[in-house]
Amino acid sequence: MLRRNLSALRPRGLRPPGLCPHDLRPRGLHPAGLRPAGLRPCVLALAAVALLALSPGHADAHALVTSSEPAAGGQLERAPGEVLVRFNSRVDHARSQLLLAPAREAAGGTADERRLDLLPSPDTELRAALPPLPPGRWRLRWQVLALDGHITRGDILFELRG
Ligand SMILES: [Cu+2]
Repeated sequence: MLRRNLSALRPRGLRPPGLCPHDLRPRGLHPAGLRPAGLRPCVLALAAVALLALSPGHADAHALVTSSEPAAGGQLERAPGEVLVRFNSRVDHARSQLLLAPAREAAGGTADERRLDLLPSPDTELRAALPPLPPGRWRLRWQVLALDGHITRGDILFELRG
């Protein structure tokens, strides 16, 4: 049930660079799509080894954002005191981070990106206090390590009106 909903949860137009190999695997290679009936055992064994190599930690879900505050694309009249990002699975707080930077039309530069100090939160969330922010467009970047060992990341853009 969880796995079926994953594609619906992914922000439109955003493909996290650390995308889980689950999603990169061609449909025919997925274990559920294998039809072993006509194959010889040695071929099956090779295929199984290849599948294992391609999909470490396959049993668990990698982490994707289910909601956030501010919401992606949100327009706020006042600067929020903190940010909150909720995930569909547990994340390792010690190996996860939230980074804030002014949003620019041209992507790439990270010089003015600052890492936010995480506040205590349930292990399916990341929460951080925000410094005072001037009006403008901001990019909150999340990068998390899920329990299945896969790193995912993405951006949440929001705007502060002055
Ligand atoms: Cu994964």
